[in-house]
Amino acid sequence: MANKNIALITGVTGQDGSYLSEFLLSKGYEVHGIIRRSSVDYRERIAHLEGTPNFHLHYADMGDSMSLVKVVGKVQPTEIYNLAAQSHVQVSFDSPEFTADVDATGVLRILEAVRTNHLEKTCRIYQASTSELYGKVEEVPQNENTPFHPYSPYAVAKLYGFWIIKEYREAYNMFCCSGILFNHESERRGETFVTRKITLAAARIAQGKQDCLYLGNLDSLRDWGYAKDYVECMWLILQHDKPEDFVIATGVQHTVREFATLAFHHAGIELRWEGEGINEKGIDVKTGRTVVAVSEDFYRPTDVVNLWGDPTKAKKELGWNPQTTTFEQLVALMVEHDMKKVAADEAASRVHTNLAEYLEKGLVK
Ligand code: NAP
Ligand code: G4F
Repeated sequence: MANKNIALITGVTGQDGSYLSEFLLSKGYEVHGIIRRSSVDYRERIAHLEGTPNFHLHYADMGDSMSLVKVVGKVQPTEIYNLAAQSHVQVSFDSPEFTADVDATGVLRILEAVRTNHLEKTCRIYQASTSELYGKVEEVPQNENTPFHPYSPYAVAKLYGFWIIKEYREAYNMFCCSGILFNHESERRGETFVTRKITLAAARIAQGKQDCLYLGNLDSLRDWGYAKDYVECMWLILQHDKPEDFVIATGVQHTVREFATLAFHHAGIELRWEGEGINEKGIDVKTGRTVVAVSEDFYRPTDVVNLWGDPTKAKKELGWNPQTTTFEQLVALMVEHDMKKVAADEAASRVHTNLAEYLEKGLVK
């Protein structure tokens, strides 16, 4: 069919993949996602979409060229959103080779899958690039002309992805672009990224389920936006009249400490900070108890400490509003979600305990 919009999303089970799927379905797209086989169910972010007529899933893996060639050939996408990645910076120090295979060579595999299927004139490609490319930053704030200085195995792998996208654009005239996205968070954020780790812990501590939250570098500065707002930008980048790269950020930065202070406030706990470095503590003003402490376990061999994006180009050329959701609103919505989640998990575990009790007493066969 001539004008049908068909999107293929790699990383569909992730935070961004789930929001992007919802966004594209609402625009009338046929949406296809690639998933990996796993021994446990990890599809909770897209469970509500499964069974939707325009939503389809296919098994493939970023490390397996043949599977990518086959799925691209079968789906015949008009747009590919390459979001799949080993996306945790700390983990990239533990698994640098896997990270390079998925986050660097994986991008090349997608580009070659498009060429192998002769779709280079009809299929536009979005690459999930990152502010981590600025790494040991050479200027603040960072824009599309700021030099890159990657500062982790993750960032080095993503730098390859950025340059191979640019190379295929220039060598083969393909419509492929990178969105250089700064940190974006949500109630669907993975639980080991600092924001979600904080909002979940604040909720648990407020409800008496956890005593203390251990964090690493509290001084680290990030430009945090809302993931739901950022997926719109991925789409806008592919609707632009020419293939270009864009910085996507809010233009506002905060420390990890500020995020924690606000998150605990929304959970009903006012924090007072005492001490410095490894000895710094966040104390509950009301009870005098230490509820946040620093642990060296969460320090990185090299840490990116000053990310601050300048979204002027995206504002002007894509008409995107970087302040749709403010930092304050973001923290509030994440804590509100996690307060309910912790309460619901507690209720569920009570039901579970009761069931176990009944089973033990032979009341349920
Ligand atoms: P995420 O929640 O960690 O999701 C990553 C996705 O990649 C998951 O669906 C994961 O599948 C998939 N994946 C990993 N390895 C794969 C493989 N070998 N084959 C197929 N799929 C694989 O990440 P996110 O926060 O949504 O981020 C989306 C993309 O944007 C990533 O490329 C990330 O590096 C980049 N990015 C994120 C941010 C941010 O702040 N969130 C900022 C800049 C750039 P499983 O569910 O099977 O693990
Ligand atoms: O939440 P983070 O782990 O995110 P990070 O490293 O900025 O990476 C995320 O954003 C990138 C965009 O800039 C993406 F490309 C990437 O895929 C990912 O989504 O850490 C944020 C900061 C770091 O400086 C870290 O050292 O928070 C600091 N931090 C302090 N304590 C901590 C902790 N980070 C984590 N994960 N856990 C801690 O306990």
